[in-house]
Amino acid sequence: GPHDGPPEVLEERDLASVAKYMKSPECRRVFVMLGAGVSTAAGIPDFRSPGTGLYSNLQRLNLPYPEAVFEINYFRQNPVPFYTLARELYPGQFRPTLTHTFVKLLADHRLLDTCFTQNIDTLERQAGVPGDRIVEAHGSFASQHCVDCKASFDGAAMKRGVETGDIVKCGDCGGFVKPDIVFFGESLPPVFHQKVPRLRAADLLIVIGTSLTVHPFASLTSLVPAGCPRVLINMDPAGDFGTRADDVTLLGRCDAIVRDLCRELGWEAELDREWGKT
Ligand code: CNA
Repeated sequence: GPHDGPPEVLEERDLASVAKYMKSPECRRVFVMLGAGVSTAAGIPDFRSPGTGLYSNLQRLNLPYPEAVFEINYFRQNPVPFYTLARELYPGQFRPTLTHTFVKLLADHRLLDTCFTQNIDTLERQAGVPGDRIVEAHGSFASQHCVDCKASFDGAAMKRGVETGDIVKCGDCGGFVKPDIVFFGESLPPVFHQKVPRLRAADLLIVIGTSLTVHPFASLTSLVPAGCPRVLINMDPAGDFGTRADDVTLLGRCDAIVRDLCRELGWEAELDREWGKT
């Protein structure tokens, strides 16, 4: 249930106390978890926001149910809906948001241990977050394989296929080629499993723009130690935030909240300067 007692590590459960803690020597290893909500301001729809989310706009793809677009068995029968969606999400058409740039500032200030992201838009990289600090837990469009014989394919052919809607087929076995986006029922990439144990040494967890409904990703929030403050920045409440003494929930648009946080940290000018370079 909700935690009623006073915070134990933070002074208060508010933004100013989070900033003060971030400036203290106790806060050395910061972990970030991101979801589709950090990219909506870039013009990429999320899944579940009513009206604008991809799930409410998938009717035109004639799917039996929305999640089918990310199911490997459905893809084997009918890859067209996924290719249609991929065309809309394909990297290169979008600019990072202030929130992506905030993650870069965490790295610049040597606070960022790892940024776990569910997003497949690669905007973390585009914002300048170092590649070795990012875990793309649900894969990305950076590589692609045949779903049947697992042969690897050239990126240019994939890009052309997505752009034209011509489904790319494996020259060897005829199977459909799919970007290495993790579908429901597929395992997460090895780097995810390699980095997860690091959460046990977290000093701060910041979760931004996610409904925390997709597992195992969502369960990472429970792996940080009891004395690690957890901050949720989201339009809506999510997960079990509010059940620990040092949980802070900041509801609203993430770019606005991140700006307020950067102001408290003395990073606002840097935030605008770095974002201007993206
Ligand atoms: P989701 O379930 O759609 O949830 C998004 C959350 O973000 C919701 O709780 C919203 O209220 C919140 N939100 C939306 N806009 C903002 C905003 N401006 N500021 C703050 N909060 C906001 O998406 P999840 O990421 O939780 O679901 C996991 C899926 C979504 C992953 O497998 C992703 O691959 C997948 N996805 C990724 C992208 C992308 O790469 N940009 C786009 C759409 C879906």
